Amino acid sequence: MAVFWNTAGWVVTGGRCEALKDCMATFFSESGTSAACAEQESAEQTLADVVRAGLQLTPKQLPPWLFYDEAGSLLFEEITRLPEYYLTRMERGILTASAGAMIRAAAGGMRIRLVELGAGSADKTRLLLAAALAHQGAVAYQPVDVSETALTAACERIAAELPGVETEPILADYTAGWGLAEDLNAGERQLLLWIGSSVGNFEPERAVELLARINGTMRPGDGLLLGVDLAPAAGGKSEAELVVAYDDAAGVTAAFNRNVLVRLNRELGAEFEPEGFAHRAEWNAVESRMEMHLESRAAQRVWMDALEMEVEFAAGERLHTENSYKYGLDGAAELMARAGFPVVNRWLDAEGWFAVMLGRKG
Ligand code: AVI
Repeated sequence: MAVFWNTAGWVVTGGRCEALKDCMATFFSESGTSAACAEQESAEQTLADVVRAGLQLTPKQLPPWLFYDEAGSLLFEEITRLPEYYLTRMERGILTASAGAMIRAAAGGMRIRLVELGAGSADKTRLLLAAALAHQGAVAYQPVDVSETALTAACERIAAELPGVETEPILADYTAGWGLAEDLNAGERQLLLWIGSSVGNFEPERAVELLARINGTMRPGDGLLLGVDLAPAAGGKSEAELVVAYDDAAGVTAAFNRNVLVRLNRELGAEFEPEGFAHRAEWNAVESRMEMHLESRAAQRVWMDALEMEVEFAAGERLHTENSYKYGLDGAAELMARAGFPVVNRWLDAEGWFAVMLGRKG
């Protein structure tokens, strides 16, 4: 794994090719995974390779990380403020009520440092950082993210609002071989944060694999704090309440979904007409996941310049763009235990829609 310092002095880990391969494997179904990965054994992997592989699958699929260009990241921030998108609000409520208890439980009387996977704006994280400051006076925080813009904004805000936090941003793709630093002070525990229901965008087996790999770089007593969106079967929300969270009245999620086509137009010289595709958000009860698709409104052919390839869509044909798995409390605990973090505590909102779970490496 490449580890070096870039001009901003930040740690950069994980090669682009490795990252792309892992991201494809993250999303695609088993048959799709082998097809996609076989397709990607060559050293030179590019966005074009990922898109070409995905559009040749049946049904057509693209990995969800493609959503997050600059426009897509802004649209996602907008989604988190929508009345229908309860996830962010619920998790923030849980953290507001219980961040102190979470930090104390994770620290177990020792000092603690925080490492966050896919930190983004680190908005809700500030609640945990404030609790850590109250617990021990000063705290080290490593946000890990692929977006330099997001890391810069998060670090500036934390520096202004929580001066006792020592921030060490890590510009890396945590799905691509990244692990925790080993130069820890004795008497200090690490708490790995994976909040925001990000685990839901990974195939369950892949989530276990990823967490187990990071677990291997941690020490006994270190913890994982996982934000989990609970499945309707867990008793809180109805399926209808879940579906509108991914198909809001203002159409922001639809724009977020279509933005992937806008991105392919810009970066690969594709000629998609985004409005020629309907946004579809559906609950798949068998797989316990929300799915997002783009459904072609008519038979159409789309030229992609960088791929020198024409893609054909039948009327009503779908392009699968995202899975968002929802777990029961037992299912989430099982996932964490399999990754080496048996659950020691959990916090839920009053209605049982969302859970924040603490696991500890034994
Ligand atoms: C980032 N991730 C947890 C979001 C989710 O709910 O799966 C992405 C998202 N997709 C549609 N709306 C939000």
